[in-house]
Amino acid sequence: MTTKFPKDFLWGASTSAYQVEGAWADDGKGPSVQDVKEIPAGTTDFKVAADHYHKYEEDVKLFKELGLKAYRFSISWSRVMPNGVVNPAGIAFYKKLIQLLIDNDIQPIVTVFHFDLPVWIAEKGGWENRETIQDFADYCQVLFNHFGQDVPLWQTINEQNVMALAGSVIGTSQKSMKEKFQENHHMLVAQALVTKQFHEGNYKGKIGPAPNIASVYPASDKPEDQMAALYMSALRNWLFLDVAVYGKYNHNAWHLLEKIGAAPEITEEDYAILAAGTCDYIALNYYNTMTVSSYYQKENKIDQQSGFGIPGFFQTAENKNLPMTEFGWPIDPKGFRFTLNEIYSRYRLPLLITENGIGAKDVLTKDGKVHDQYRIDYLEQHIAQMGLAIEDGVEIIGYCPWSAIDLISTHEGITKRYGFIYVNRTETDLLDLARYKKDSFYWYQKVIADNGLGE
Ligand code: BGP
Repeated sequence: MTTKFPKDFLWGASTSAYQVEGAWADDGKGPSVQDVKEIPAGTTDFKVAADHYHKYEEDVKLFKELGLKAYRFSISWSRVMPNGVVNPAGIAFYKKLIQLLIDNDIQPIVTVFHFDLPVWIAEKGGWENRETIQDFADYCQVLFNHFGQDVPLWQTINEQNVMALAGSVIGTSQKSMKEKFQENHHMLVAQALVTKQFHEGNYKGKIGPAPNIASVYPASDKPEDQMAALYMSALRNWLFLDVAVYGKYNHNAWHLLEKIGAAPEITEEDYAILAAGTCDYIALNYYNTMTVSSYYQKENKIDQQSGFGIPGFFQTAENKNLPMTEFGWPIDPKGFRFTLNEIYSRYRLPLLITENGIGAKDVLTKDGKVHDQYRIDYLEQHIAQMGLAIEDGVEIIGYCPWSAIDLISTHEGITKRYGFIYVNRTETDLLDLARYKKDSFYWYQKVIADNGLGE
């Protein structure tokens, strides 16, 4: 156990707009791709979610009681700009939320785009259309104008690598690799453009990307498996961070994209924007590591955590050393320390963990309790390993587990819960949407008060 956390460490928690807010068409909000996507059978849509839009005052009160020093949430593009024009009611909602957080000494940490592309943008081609770069820059400028002085930490795009590599799972894209990596390139340019805009505006805060980063283990000590791991990591991790930090594509990732015919078209102006808009820090989401072998043909399951294979380069392998969550995701706290070290030794920038957590089928008891010891165990092990990474010398500024409060999973409904606070609803019945503090709530409250797990 360790208490090596700096005095001002940001113990936080995380959500995203479409998964928590609900009010999907209230006060002028337009639809996002998440509102119109096909919902897997037996799971809820995102129309009401946790109804945070109407209950944010009650929720922030609970966050305060939990002791949060920071709250990481996303702003809904289609609430702020439902049709390319600013919606004053959308701005007003986030103004109230941000002010309330500040009044409660909770630092707002804002992600500007978390999987919820407005439908009006998707209809004109989405990220495949170069115009979206400027649309995104205009939207971000509106946010910087309104909130630039109040928000100390911004993230541009949540899990851009997951959108590029598993967009069909989370409902953001159904395209070919060539099309996806052209979209991805436009997102990288858009990210650099708004990073540049943010720096030129001299706002007080810092801005960075928020990919899902997972170290990749070779399945064996065979040299070809080492090379497979190198290539998987280049495509899954370093492509995104090399551009964000150095303004340049990773050489291995570029080689792989060329080999599979998915290298994007890049203009001279793009190169200049990428070089001019590099980030101040790295936010990252961590759920588990990945393991790959060299490519041999086999059926590959696609999931945002497990990945897939690329002929000639790598394919996902099972890691028998790791236990699984009840939703089939590996649990690897030591891999968290490894991943943090790997990122820091490559980039030497401060790290902020914006997601980490366990999805589970929590049960509300008759007396209003949720005994989620498995969540406490999961988080405790990850926090202990994060403490060891700090001892290793990695600069970490905060930890925001997923999620502050129960919300709707990307594709597995409300049955897959992550929060410290239980929201009383099911897939099919909204019940009373009442909030209940889980056992993990009281446990995390103490971690925050002790600034760590105690010696
Ligand atoms: C990340 C996303 C989140 C979130 C989380 C858990 O990929 O950034 O939006 O939902 O993973 O995933 P899921 O909801 O699929 O269990």
